[in-house]
Amino acid sequence: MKLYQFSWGIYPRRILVYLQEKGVTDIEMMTLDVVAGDQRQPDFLKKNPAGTVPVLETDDGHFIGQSCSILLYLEECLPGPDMSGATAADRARTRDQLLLVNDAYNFAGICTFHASPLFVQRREQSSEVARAMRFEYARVLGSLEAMAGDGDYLGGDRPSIADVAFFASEQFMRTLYKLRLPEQCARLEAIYSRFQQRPSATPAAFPEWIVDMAPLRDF
Ligand SMILES: N[C@@H](CCC(=O)N[C@@H](CS)C(=O)NCC(=O)O)C(=O)O
Repeated sequence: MKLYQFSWGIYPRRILVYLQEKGVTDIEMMTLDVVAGDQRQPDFLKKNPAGTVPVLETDDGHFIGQSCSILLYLEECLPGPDMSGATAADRARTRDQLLLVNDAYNFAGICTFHASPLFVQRREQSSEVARAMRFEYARVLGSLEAMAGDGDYLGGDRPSIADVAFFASEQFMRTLYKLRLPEQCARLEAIYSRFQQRPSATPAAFPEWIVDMAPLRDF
């Protein structure tokens, strides 16, 4: 299999952290320069018409272009610790959590488009939209907090694919944009801190100019 990715992106990081958790090293890494626009080149658009990374190329020639679908696909194929749950009901719960994580950080992403100096040249920015998206991000994370239970992780006593997606997304948002978890999300904050101790949590280096420009302005 091949993984089209770049090391510091929020969505590719979900897969890179996951592969470390699984102990899998034999997937070929294809690195794209998204700042230069590799993801919009015709050859890449044939693989993923959305023009985004990550993309997984399977051994039988299929392309999977959404980070959550890649996690679910790899869970079906790869050896290593089970990260989706033992029963059908457990797996459905993990998928529920994964989709909530995905929704929350999509809202956070739109918030950054409207409040980070990084996007000033590329988007018409609106503080009103930024506030609305932060509200939705907090609302969805509130639902995830309520589902979290008292275990060490969303997945109980060990991390699931929902934990990986949550950790990679939250680490990106707080490191780069200085967006913090809503105050009412104490369980999620504890899960984040616990995950941070894992070897897979070591953050990828961001380009320096992005670090300088990214932090959200007041909105
Ligand atoms: N919903 C997609 C989103 C992927 C995505 O937006 N990836 C970003 C990088 S982290 C990207 O490729 N951006 C390039 C662009 O939009 O031109 C997923 O979950 O994989």
